[in-house]
Amino acid sequence: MKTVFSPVQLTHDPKMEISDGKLKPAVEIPSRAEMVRSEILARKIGPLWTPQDFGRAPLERVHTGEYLDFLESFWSRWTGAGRQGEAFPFVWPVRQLRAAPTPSHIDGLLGRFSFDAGTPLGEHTWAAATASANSALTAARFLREGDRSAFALCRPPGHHAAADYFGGYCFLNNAAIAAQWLRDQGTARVAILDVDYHHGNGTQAIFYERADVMFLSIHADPKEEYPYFLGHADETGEKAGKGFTHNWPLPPGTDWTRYSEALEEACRWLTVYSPDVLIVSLGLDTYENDPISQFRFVPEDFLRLGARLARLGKPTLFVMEGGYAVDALGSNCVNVLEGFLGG
Ligand code: OKS
Ligand code: ZN
Repeated sequence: MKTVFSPVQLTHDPKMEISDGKLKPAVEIPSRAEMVRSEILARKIGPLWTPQDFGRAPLERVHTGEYLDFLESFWSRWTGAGRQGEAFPFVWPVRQLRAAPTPSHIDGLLGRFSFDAGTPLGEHTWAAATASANSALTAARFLREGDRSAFALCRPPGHHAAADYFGGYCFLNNAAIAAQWLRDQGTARVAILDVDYHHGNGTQAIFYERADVMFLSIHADPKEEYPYFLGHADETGEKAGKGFTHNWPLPPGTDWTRYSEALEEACRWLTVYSPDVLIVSLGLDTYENDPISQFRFVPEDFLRLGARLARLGKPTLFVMEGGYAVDALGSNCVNVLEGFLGG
């Protein structure tokens, strides 16, 4: 299995985040990717590739032009306004406020194009986020060219980012961009299975009214956990997409025994839908020692997860999402890939 990763992805290097109502050290840090990369090489999962630059067109198929312009021009606007260091949004166009017309002040723009204060933007965020998306696109290209599986070592992650807002450490929705690119290349049906601990609200929102990209997510109950405002069991898609989104919110403390019941239900949907490509939004934050999460996967459970996904028998693109127990992140991630290859 080929892995795709660019060192440019390491240049987004946030120092702090607002989390649990406090300013805290950032957890979505470059060493996450370095740990995974070194474990990929140590356990000989396959060759490491650097991504091809796909340009702006595949990003525009998922994100709005004004959102991409905002991300791309952010640093020059921010420093041009006399600001220094990484930036946090702090005011949002919630109920009864107007998202349009788009503000001109940088603080208004930050709020217009985000949904939380936990996701700092810095000088290199755009470069790193586009490199991360290009890793997903390059890995998708390997599937188009006949590979049975590929791993996009994406970081920054993507599944919380929607068409026109960032949040949850995500700026560009790597899995959605890869899914849409595959559709545009002629892949008829794509399914995205999101196994990150957190609900993939951005991916769900992007495909909510579509039947050509199924979205399935197993995650911590949003009544108890971030992102709080999406990911309930009654969200099943709308219009043409009715019945093509399914969510399994699970309680804090969920272990493999309980998790695998939801996974079997998700696998039944996948068998019925029979996608031409399966994209796995691969969060490793279901791990029992994850510092911000409350599920109880042990390392062997990641092997089991990979083996179960292999049994679906579909061309599979793994796109990395969350996971913050940095010392164990590489081995847990590679366990999924090894479980898949051996399964
Ligand atoms: C944590 C608040 C922010 C959580 C962001 C979740 C990022 C993630 N107290 N998404 O999958 O891992
Ligand atoms: Zn997560």
